[in-house]
Amino acid sequence: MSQSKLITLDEFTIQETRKFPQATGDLSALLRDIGLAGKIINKQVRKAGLVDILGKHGATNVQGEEQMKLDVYANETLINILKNCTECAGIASEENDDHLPYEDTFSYNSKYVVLFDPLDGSSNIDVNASIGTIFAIYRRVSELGKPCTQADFLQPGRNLIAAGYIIYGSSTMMVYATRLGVNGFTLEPSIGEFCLSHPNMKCNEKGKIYSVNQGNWVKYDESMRNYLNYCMESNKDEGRPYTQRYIGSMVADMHRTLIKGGIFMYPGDTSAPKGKLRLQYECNPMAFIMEVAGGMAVSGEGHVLDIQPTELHQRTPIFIGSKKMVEKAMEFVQVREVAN
Ligand code: P6P
Repeated sequence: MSQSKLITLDEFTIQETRKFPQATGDLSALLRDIGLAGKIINKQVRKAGLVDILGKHGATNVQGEEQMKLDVYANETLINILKNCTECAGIASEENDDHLPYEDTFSYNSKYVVLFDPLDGSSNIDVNASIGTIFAIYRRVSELGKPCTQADFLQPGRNLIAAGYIIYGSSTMMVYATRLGVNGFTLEPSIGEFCLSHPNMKCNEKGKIYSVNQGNWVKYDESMRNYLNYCMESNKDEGRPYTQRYIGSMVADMHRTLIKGGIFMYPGDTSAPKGKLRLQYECNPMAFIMEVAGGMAVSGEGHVLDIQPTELHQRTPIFIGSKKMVEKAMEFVQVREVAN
């Protein structure tokens, strides 16, 4: 891309702000701060094999998962960057039991809160597969001038102001959505800036890729198995079987789905009726991005974005991607009666 056409994340977010004379620029500044955190995390991810930052951190997180050192580093980087900016009142993270209000007068008057999975797919770190950071930005509902509260972090996805991810893959990209659209920025290492590379991203209404951990077959109910058989047979709609792709890193599987079309699924099963993925910092951000891009995201009982959260780390089944493919899946999949 020639120098004259280079648009950095900073320039783009400032241009977006100028479209709204009444805008304060706080959201744009917050997105830039998240981009900065992504660049700092990227630096460590890129050299993970060379320095003592691989391998288990020893501690376990609220999910009971062994924390990789990079998990901890990414979490602390995001917490510190967002604490030092002026737009964020507090955070919630996959790695923290509870939400974390920032205890200073600046933050008491900040109007946004951020939820994130600091390093999604961390089990792939040691095998050098793509991993990512997922974030969700809400306008707080609690009273300004005081610490943010749990209610700020238990809002449905419909309330999202912005959401996105940073994927540490063959290149490092930041993709985020506001209601204006979805835009992708690729990190240009020579200048250390995210540069607009994928403007106005859209998800194809149809696709030919299905993405699920088929190793869970024995735990799926008949309706889910029937849908997977449909995907594997020369189904009448496509005249050929779908292609199967599964990286095991949600950010990577979702990035492919956004760019190439397809459906990504993590359904409920007999051992995990609500599936594995977390609503507030994995499914809702991805559902918001996908819906803005023209795709669809459902839980099997309705739209993911319509779920009213009751717990910070609650899970939800998810079927997300090309609209026609998600609708077809819902013709097969019956919602599991979830034991209370
Ligand atoms: P499974 C990674 O651990 C993760 O949280 C998501 O990024 C990914 O989509 C999913 O779990 C993979 O889970 O059970 O297929 O290994």
